[in-house]
Amino acid sequence: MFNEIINMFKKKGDFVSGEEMSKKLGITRAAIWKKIKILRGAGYKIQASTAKGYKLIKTPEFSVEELRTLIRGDIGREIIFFESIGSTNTAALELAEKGAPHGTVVIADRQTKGKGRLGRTWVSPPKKNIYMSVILRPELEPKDATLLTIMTAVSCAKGVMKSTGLKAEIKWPNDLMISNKKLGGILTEMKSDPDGIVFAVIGIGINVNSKTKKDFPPDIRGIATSIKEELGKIQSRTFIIAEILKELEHWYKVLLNEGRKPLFDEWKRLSSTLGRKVRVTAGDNVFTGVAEDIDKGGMLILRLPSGMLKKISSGDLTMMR
Ligand code: BTX
Repeated sequence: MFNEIINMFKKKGDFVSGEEMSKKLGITRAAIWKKIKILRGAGYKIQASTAKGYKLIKTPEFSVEELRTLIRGDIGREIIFFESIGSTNTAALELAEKGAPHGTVVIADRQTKGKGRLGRTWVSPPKKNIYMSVILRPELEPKDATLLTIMTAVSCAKGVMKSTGLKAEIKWPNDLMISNKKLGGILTEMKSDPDGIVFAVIGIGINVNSKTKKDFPPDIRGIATSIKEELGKIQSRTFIIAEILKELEHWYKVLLNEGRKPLFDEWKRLSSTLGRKVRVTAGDNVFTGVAEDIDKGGMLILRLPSGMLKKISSGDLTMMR
C-alpha cells in the first residue's frame, strides 16, 4: 500500500488529491490521512493542502517502501526488513531453510552480530550502512559457489558506480575497495546436497554513511572507508541498494544464460588485484607472488618467485606494491 502511494506521488510529480488516492487504493480519505502520517513518521516530507491534496517533497535517506517501488526483477521482489538483527545472513539462512523463494532479500538497519569470513566480525553501526543478504537457488555445483561471490562483487562495484559515480574496485576474493581501503565485503554461505546447491545466501556489507573515525573501532579506522567519506556527503542507501539488486538480476541471468566468461571479463576489468605483487594468507600458509589471473572456478592464479604457478581457492590478500 505504501509503495502504491509513493508511486502515485512519483508518477504525478505534483499534488495528488485525497479523492484520487482514495479511489485508486480503495480506502477512505481518513485512512489515507493515517498512511500519510505513518510515512511522515518514517521521514517522508509530505505537503498537505485542503484544496489540492498531498505532495511528496522529500524522501528519507533509506526507505524500504521506496526501495520496493524501484524493483522490477526477481531479485528483491520479496524484501524483509529488520530495524535490528543479529546477522542478515543468519536470518536469511533460516528463511531459506523454511522455503523462502529465490530472490528474497533481507535488509537490516543494524546488525548486532555482523559476520565476516572465518568467524570474523563485520562492524555494523546503526542506520548508516548497507547490511543485506540475498537468497539464491541456483542450479550450480557447490564447487562453483565462488561464481556467486564473483557475480556479487561485480554487481556491487557496478551498482556503487552507477548510483554514486565512485569507482569501486574488487580485491580478490571478496573485498570492495576504494583508494586501497575497504568499502565493503561479501560473505557467501550455502546449503548443498549431493545434487548441488540447495540455496545460497549472499551477504553484502557496504559502508555508506559511516564516519570511519566515529563509527569504527581503532583497528579498522585505518583500513576502512565509506561512500560518504569519499564523496563528503550523505548518500541514499535506497538508491544504492536498488542499483545493486538491478545489477545482481542482470549478472545472474548472464551467468545462467551465457556462462562465466562475460562475468569473468567484467571482474577482471574491475579488479585491482591482477598484475600486482601480492601476499596471500591461506590458513597457515603465506604465499607471495604476482596475481596473474583467476581460473574458471574463481581461484587466484599466483606466479611464485620460482616462476611456478600456484592456485589458491580462498585467503586474505594484501597488495605489496
Ligand atoms: P572479511 O572476513 O573479508 O572481512 C572482515 C574483516 O574486515 C574484519 O576482521 C575487520 O578487519 C574488517 N572489517 C570489519 N567490519 C568492517 C567494515 N564495516 N568495513 C571495513 N572493514 C571491516 C567480509 O569478511 C564479509 C563481510 C560481509 C558482511 C555482510 S553484512 C550483511 C551480511 N550479514 C552478515 O552477518 N554478514 C554479511
